[in-house]
Amino acid sequence: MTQEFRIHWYPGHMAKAKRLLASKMAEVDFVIEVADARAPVTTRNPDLDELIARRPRLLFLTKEDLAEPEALSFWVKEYRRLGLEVVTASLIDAKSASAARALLRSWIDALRLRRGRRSPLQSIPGLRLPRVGQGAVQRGLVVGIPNTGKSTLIRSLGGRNVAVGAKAGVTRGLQWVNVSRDVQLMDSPGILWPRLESGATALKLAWLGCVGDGAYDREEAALGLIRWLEAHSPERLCDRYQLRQEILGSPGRILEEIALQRGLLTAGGKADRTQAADALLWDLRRGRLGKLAFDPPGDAN
Ligand SMILES: Nc1nc2c(ncn2[C@@H]2O[C@H](COP(=O)(O)OP(=O)(O)OP(=O)(O)O)[C@@H](O)[C@H]2O)c(=O)[nH]1
Ligand SMILES: [Mg+2]
Repeated sequence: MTQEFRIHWYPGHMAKAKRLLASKMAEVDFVIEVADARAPVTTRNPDLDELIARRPRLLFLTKEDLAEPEALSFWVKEYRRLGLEVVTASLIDAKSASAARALLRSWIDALRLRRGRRSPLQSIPGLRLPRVGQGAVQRGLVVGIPNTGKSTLIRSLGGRNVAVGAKAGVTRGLQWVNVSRDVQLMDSPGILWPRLESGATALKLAWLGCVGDGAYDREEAALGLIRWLEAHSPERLCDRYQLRQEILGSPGRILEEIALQRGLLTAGGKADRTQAADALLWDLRRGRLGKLAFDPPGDAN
């Protein structure tokens, strides 16, 4: 993988959102951290731990439909072993989304009960404590890096007027959304960390559409993806683009072959590598390259 691959993207709205989120933490009862099931390690922001601190947290892994099941199941078990609550779902599949909704609902109900029971002060006659017990509104914060499906999740839970889109940076401000009579969720803009140091991490985030398009070299990202596919799943690359085995090992030629096959030509009639790069990246993001796992079991970095 290209270790030099760099992303320079920490827009002002992210820094601002992070400060605002920190100031909202005292108001929330729980946090739902959203990450991508294809990369359950890479798509978690390490900075969030400090922000979330000791609030009850549930890790929600979206895009299960695009994830390789064995690797995903490894990470779910691993996180549960570490004491984290984890739910996985495909939010574009009604059945899966509804099962996830039920799990979330029971997790929130369990929290409510715990909160209701928590304080011994409650047994003092006449003392009124805020927001405990049945019927109280539970407030949760939905956080994660861009394009992981935070807004889609809120929508699928019943939230309205929530903007969703297949690129990074759709949600810009913080917004409370009623998802049911007694649950409110705050949608938040995807937040990355200021410096994405490792080339491999930055590449995976680019592939999965978690960074703005203008923040990296798309051709470099596509060449990195071709190298990764050559190493992990060459048959899918060959099948999808009808490549001959002999071309494997020459990522630049593969990109040109994709361009020629799709009729993506420059004004001079040559293979347009930039357009081919976009086509490849979008094929990946839409699941046309099959179910993938970018964080191999056991590699927590
Ligand atoms: N295939 C698939 N696509 C999903 C799933 N969940 C969300 N998406 C898609 O992922 C894209 C991003 O969804 P959003 O909900 O806008 O993501 P976000 O985390 O709110 O993104 P920002 O607001 O940019 O931080 C959209 O195109 C969704 O349709 C899923 O489970 N499966
Ligand atoms: Mg959003």
